[in-house]
Formats: sequence, structure tokens, C-alpha cells
Amino acid sequence: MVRLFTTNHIRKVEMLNGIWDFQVKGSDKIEKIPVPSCWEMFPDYSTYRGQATYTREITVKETTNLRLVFKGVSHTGRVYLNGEYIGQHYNAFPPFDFVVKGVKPGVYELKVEVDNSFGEHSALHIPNDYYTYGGITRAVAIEYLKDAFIERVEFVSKEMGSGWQVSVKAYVKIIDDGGLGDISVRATLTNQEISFSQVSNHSEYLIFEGFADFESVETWSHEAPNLYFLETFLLEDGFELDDLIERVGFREVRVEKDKILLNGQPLFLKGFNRHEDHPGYGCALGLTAMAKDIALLKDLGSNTVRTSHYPNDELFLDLCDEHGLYVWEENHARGLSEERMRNPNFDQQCEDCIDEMVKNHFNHPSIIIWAVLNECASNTEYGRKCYEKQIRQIKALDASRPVTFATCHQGTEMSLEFADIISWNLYYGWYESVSTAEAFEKLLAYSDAFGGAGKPFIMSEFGGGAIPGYRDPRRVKWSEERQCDILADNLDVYLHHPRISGALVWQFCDCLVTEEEWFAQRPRTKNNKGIVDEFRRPKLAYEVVKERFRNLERGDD
Ligand code: ADA
Repeated sequence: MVRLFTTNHIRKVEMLNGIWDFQVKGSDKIEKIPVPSCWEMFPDYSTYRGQATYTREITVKETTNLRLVFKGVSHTGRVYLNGEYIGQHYNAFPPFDFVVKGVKPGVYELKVEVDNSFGEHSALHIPNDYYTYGGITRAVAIEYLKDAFIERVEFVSKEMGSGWQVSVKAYVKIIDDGGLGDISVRATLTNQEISFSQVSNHSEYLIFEGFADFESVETWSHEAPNLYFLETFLLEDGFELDDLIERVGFREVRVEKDKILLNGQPLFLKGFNRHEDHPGYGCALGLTAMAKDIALLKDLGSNTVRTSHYPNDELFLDLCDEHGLYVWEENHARGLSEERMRNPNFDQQCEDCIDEMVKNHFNHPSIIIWAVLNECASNTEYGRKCYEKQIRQIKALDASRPVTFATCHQGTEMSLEFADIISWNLYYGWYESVSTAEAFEKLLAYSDAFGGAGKPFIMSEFGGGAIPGYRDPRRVKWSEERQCDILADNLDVYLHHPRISGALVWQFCDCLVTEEEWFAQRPRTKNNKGIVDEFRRPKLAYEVVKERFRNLERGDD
């Protein structure tokens, strides 16, 4: 399953999920392994880090252009068709694709060389406080294309008096303009026709733009996540050549002074940071496991999830759209020092990740915030330039959502001026033995004085570790009781503070960390700050958070 809805009626799409041949580099053994999955889930490869190949056959019945679509390969994939190199992609988390022109009928071997090794070549996947798994970890599909296709569509809705104004941009890719006739685009949304005009004409791309007003539509929000299908058609000489169906919501997110507004109403984000991680599936959670996470997040009374620290599986984002969970989605980076940010691959790898994240996830109504570079060197001159550049890149791709970054650099922060929303990660009661009430006012004063004044403020991470099942009446560190105390102390300040627009607990579930560097000091080689453990069994803190989230009455929650 690529998405939770049908994306095409005209274009032929074939899923390649299933059993592939799998072979680790240097081994003679060929295994049958499911795609999507992480190879760590299978006994012989539970700690394997390195290269492996995945192969399977595909059958092409008539000459066609083939689009190979990968929703996630961790972390580098080199793709070959019948031994011919097609292309490569770095980064486990954003989707990517390759178009192969004029493929003749026949049986082809599709091979993907996958690599999850660390080293200079990889600026973003490094030993870290989460695990970099290996494998084809998300869906794979092939699409059969004519000589032009709709590569993507961008939907933006704006509230105008009693109705909505919609703009839709369609990006049409020309594969071969040799015999192509006259190309045009049309779309339908809620049975209303949207007509387009061509606004740009590059040699490989045509861009079309359409506008329409809607009077009686249901808006999208946490309380009522109403969704509509936007069906866009590509026409050649008036005949349908290709289509693309997106699912959209009428909603507008804006920052006004120190408030985040959704459809004109102030919003309070209460929720969790979540890693894609599970002992049974690695980062390749199936639909049921994702749906269970969503059910737990809702049971906890939350309205928000942060995709710390990378773009998430589109199926998860689809579920968030359906369930009305607000999403903060961020590019892939955690805790990179200036030295790491000076890796010669850093700039390009970040740029690619942002580009792919924003373009592929543009139409999810659930995504209301984009973010960059969690806890990297926003406190150095060099880092500051990177933050500015990346935030500008996002804004150029999407002017309809606010941008933020999560920092922990109280005392040395230098980049707040670039963010629309100020977001802090601080662990009062865990890394710092202070009470939240006292420490928070100092943080706020500091933040306001150094670029944060007049902007919305989010506590993007706070929490404490608890080893599941470790109970101790002394309420000592690592006990479930201590975690309860820390979360209560933090939440009782954040949830009621008039200057705060959101509180996101670190973290939803315990997750695996790498054994390299200092992370191995973490008990169980896990980040244990989940309020459910890695199997989603609630810790004592579950009820502490649930009670507070559910009973919150601020008017903006
Ligand atoms: C940071 C970081 C998280 C996690 C957390 C922790 O704030 O953003 O990824 O590592 O600290 O548990 O210490």
C-alpha cells in the first residue's frame, strides 16, 4: 500500500511490496526477505551494518516509460535495471523515484544495493540517539507512464470571509516531447471544476496554476478532520493522458503575533515526539502498528505529533490527516555539532531532504509546521548561516506554513530570528535538577531577549527516563515514579502558561539507540523517556500525561 487512498485511476500503478531476494555483501547466502522491512528483524542480521542487495523480477508487457517509486530506503539505495545503473539516493526518510524511458516488453531484474554504513559519506545518518536501520523500509511501486505525467500537485487553501479560496499548482514532467500534442490540465474538487492556465514552460517541466472559490465546504481540524479528493487530469489534445489524486483539507495555518492560528482560531499543541521504532519491525512499522500508535496518542488526549527527527512514512501522515492529529514535520538531523555540519556532504544532503520532504508531503493538511536541524549548532556563526539557508529554502518551497527549529542552547543561541515559532528542548528535573516553575521564567526572558519576543513559543521537548517496570518508593532516577514527577512538574507549568502555544513530551515510545559513542551508556541501549515502552506498554506516566491533556481547558487546546 503506497497511500491510504487510490492515487490514480488512469495511470497504471503496480505495488512491488512482497518477498525479494536478499544477499549481504560478501555472503553466498540468498534469503527471501519482505519488502518493506528492516533486515535487523531477521536473526542473522540483527546487528548488521553495511551493504546488501535486494532483487526481484518485474514483467513489462508493452513498451512504456517506467517510474520506479521508493518511499524509503535506509539509508542509501543504488538502483539497477537488468544490471544497468539507474540512479542512487541518500537518506532513509524522504521518498524518491527514477524514470526510465522507453522500456521494451520483457522480464527485468530490479536490483537495489542498500547501504546503512556510517562514515564521511553520510552527514546525517550518524551514530545517534535513535537507530539507523538497514533495508527497503517503506513501500515500492512501479508506474507505467505515457510521454508526460503529473509529477506533483500543490494545494493551498485560504479563508476568505465566509468561504475559501483555493490555488492548485500542477507540475507536469515531459519525458519525451517528440510526438506530444497540445497539453493542458484540469481538476475537480468537491464536484467543482478548477480550470488551469500554464504559468511556466521549462524544457522538461510545464507548470499550470488554477484558482477556485468554495462556499460550503467543511473545514479540516483536530475536532473535525474533513478530507476531500482533488483529482487532477493531464490532457493531450483534450484526451486524458494521466491523472493524480490527492487528498486535501480546507484549513489555513498562520502565525499572528505570539499565537499559532488554525482557521483563525488560536491553537495549543499538546502532544508527543515520536520515533518510528518498534522491536518487532524496526523503523518499518506496518499499518496496524502505526494505527495503534495513533490510537494511543488520541487516547492520551493529544492533538499533535512531532516527527522527530526526520520525515515520516506517508501512511502515518495519511493516518494523521484522517484522525486530525497536527503534525510538526522536520528534516533529518539530530544534535549535529558545527564540526559535523562542516561535513562536505552536509549542505547537499540537507537540501535534498528538505526538497523531497516539502514536495512530497505538501498536501497533508495535518502538517502545520515545518522544522529544520533539531539541536544542531544554531549557536555558532557557521551554524547560523545553515539555519538561515535551510529556513529560506523551506519558505521558497512552501509559503503556507510556519517554520521552526528546536534548540537547547540557552545562553548561546544565535538563530532565533529566522524562526516563525520559537521551540525549546529542555529537561528540567532530568538533566537539570531545577524546578520547572523557576527555570522556565528565566528561559522565557532569555528567549525573548535573543530573538523570540512576539513569536509563538513551544516547549518542543521535555521529560525524563524510566526503565519499564522499575518501581521504587524512593522515586529515584530511572524509576517510573520519578518520570511521573518530572512530567507532572513540567506539564503543570507549560499547559497553563499564557505565553506557551504548545508542549510536546519527549517522548512517545522508548526507542533503540546506536551503541557507538556515548549513547551506549543509555540503559538497555534505548532512549527510555517513552511514556509507553518499546512494545507500547504504558508506563505509570501514561496516566499522568493523559489526565492533564484530557482535562486541559484553555480555549485554544
Ligand atoms: C534531545 C534530542 C532528542 C533526545 C533527547 C534526550 O533533546 O533532541 O533526540 O536525544 O535530547 O533524550 O536526551
